[in-house]
Amino acid sequence: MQRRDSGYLAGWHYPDGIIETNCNPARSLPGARSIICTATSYFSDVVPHDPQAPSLRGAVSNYAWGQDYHRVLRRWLDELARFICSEFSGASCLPCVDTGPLVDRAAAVRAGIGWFGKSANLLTREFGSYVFLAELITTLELEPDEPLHANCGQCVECVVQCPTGAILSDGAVDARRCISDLTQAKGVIPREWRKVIGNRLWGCDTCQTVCPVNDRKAAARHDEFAPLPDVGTAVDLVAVLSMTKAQFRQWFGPTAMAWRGKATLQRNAAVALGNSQDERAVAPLSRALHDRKPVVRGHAAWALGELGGEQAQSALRALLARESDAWVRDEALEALNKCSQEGESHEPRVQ
Ligand code: B12
Ligand code: SF4
Ligand code: SF4
Repeated sequence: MQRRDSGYLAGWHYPDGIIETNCNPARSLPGARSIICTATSYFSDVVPHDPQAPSLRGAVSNYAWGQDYHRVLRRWLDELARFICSEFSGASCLPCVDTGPLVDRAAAVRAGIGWFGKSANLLTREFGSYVFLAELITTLELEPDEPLHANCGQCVECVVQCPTGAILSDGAVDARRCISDLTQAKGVIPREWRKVIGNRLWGCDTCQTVCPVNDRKAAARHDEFAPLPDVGTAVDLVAVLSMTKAQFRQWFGPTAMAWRGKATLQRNAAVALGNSQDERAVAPLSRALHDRKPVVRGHAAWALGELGGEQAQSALRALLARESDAWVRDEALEALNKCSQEGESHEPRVQ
């Protein structure tokens, strides 16, 4: 409740009733006696795309490269639940994966799976932080494990290197400025954070890539979480910006990136292209000014302001001549101002 009331949970709504339920497993499964906590490694030793490099490709977080973990883990937990119910008559089980009625990290810490890193991520000795957490609440009475006696020591690498300063000194994250949230939340990305997003299309791994506990960890042995051919570690941003519904479903449908819809990814692609410093992005962004969704048009306008140049300015002027959405108009005006402040000398870099 404290976290919610501080505003740090951004748009993640936790009414009192939900918080009570998430802290009391028996509310979700009457007669609950134990929680079986699981951590599944998804780390890949494929080299990730540099999220700050000027690029026409957009970095995807390691957790989203492969098949949607909600579906994969749910399948595995269902199997485990069936096994338990067949072995112990009368037992009942409730699988929880991410969106379920538990605070995954709190449960995992109590079960001794790992410790709260200063980045708020749960760190395991065996696999570092690149683990998905999921639970099975059950009516079986099981012997509890002990919490681990481990911590981050003097290290503050993630706190110092978080691009937006989102990691607070008390071990919590201010989701309002966390790039992971900024790329997942619907709607307008506040202007102040757009540049620092770099070329990230979805999520952010910086607090994990800089973490020494993650060094030299072996890659996950689950093929399900290996980069999918249509997505991979970095996506063609121009293709995302102009994708059809069918392409969206084909490319992103099997991943954990689809849940916020096509326009959210296209918005992110526009922002990343604005940070590309590449004039080849101007033409696709100008076409995106005709997108049906204001959220895509407005972020494309911002991106053109970042790239500047004569072609970008004339596309923005043409947008202003036809646009009726007040927010999009405001973005276009800001972008034109930016172009004129930068002057004629500002020309995007050709790569
Ligand atoms: C909402 C949410 C987010 C939000 C907010 C996260 C946040 N840190 O506040 C956003 C979108 C920003 C986010 C980002 C990410 N998320 Co997320 N997220 C969730 C979700 C759905 C709910 C978490 C939540 O709000 N719980 C309520 C708050 C109160 O609890 P909490 O965030 O777990 O915080 C705990 C700690 O911060 C700790 N704590 C709080 N104060 C203090 C103080 C001290 C001193 C200490 C030691 C601890 C401590 O206690 C809290 C309660 O246990 C969970 C799934 C779930 N059902 O739990 C996944 C989950 C936490 N996310 C996960 C992942 C993978 C990520 C990302 C790595 C994804 C990415 N690459 O972009 C980033 C990591 C960002 C980060 N550094 O935390 C995994 C974490 C795995 C792990 N090893 O920890 C989870 C568990 C999903 C899963 N099922 O695997 N996430
Ligand atoms: S995910 Fe990125 S922005 Fe969020 S806390 Fe970690 S490093 Fe900071
Ligand atoms: S980078 Fe350092 S402080 Fe941050 S989670 Fe990893 S070990 Fe802990």
